Amino acid sequence: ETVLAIDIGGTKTMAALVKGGAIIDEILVPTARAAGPDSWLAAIADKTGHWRDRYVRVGFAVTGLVQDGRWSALNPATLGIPDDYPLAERATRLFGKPAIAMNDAQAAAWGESKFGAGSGGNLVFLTISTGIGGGIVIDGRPLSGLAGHFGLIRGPSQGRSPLEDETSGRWIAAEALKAGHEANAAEVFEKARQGEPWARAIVSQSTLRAATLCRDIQLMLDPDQIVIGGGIELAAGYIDEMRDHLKDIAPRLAPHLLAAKLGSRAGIIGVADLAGEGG
Ligand code: BMX
Repeated sequence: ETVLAIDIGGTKTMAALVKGGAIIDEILVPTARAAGPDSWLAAIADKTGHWRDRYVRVGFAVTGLVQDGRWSALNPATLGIPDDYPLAERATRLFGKPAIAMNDAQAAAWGESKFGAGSGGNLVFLTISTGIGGGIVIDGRPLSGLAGHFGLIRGPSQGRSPLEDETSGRWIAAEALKAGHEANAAEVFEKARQGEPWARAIVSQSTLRAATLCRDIQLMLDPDQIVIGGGIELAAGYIDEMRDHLKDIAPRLAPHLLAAKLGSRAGIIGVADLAGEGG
């Protein structure tokens, strides 16, 4: 059955019609960050109005914490969501079809595990985007709640700021600005590829922190694979650079890093599959 799947991220919102793990139709709009959830939902309902007769269920994959269909920000710098917003309930009413909601990276972990880079076994998914999201699939089941919120981890030396505030796409753009360059994360990657020293330094810090995170994840969960994705179009070379930072680790401790196969659509495809099962 066809599902309307919606991914609300800190920067972009994607809506798609999905059937059997394949995208039939899709639209992409910027997330109006300051507008708030009522208007995000209204905008999506408006933009997808012409699809109304084509789907039977709705699935949301969103940045932030989702518990029992209620939505909150963990890091309001990634996206400011009011506490305990009743997302599943409002969406069910607005779209007139049964709706489920889950975290974006947890949905993406499921998508990659079933339709993407996964090859059976336990999998961790990591997205380096506006923030840093994560999802865990253990014994063929995606974990929910706080599980996998790796971007919120704080190392003892890190003081008050979460890891994503010193690693993610948002951090990369802010560092570029500090260095006197107005550029988004994708542009910083492009400059790094062209060999600009300031851009290479920023990317290298980001990849070192992401690589260290993967090393820690391996010790915590010992997954068979860690799949890396993210809205910054996973800049060619990002994973290679992570691997480079990990090259001195003893092989038995080394995480097995793989590039995501579904790109920025992993969350959409994952949540559509789970919504299609009836939630
Ligand atoms: C943050 C957190 C996670 C999310 C991750 C990636 C908020 C609002 N979000 O760690 O729930 O999975 O960012 O989100 O607290 P994205 O917007 O970068 O895709």
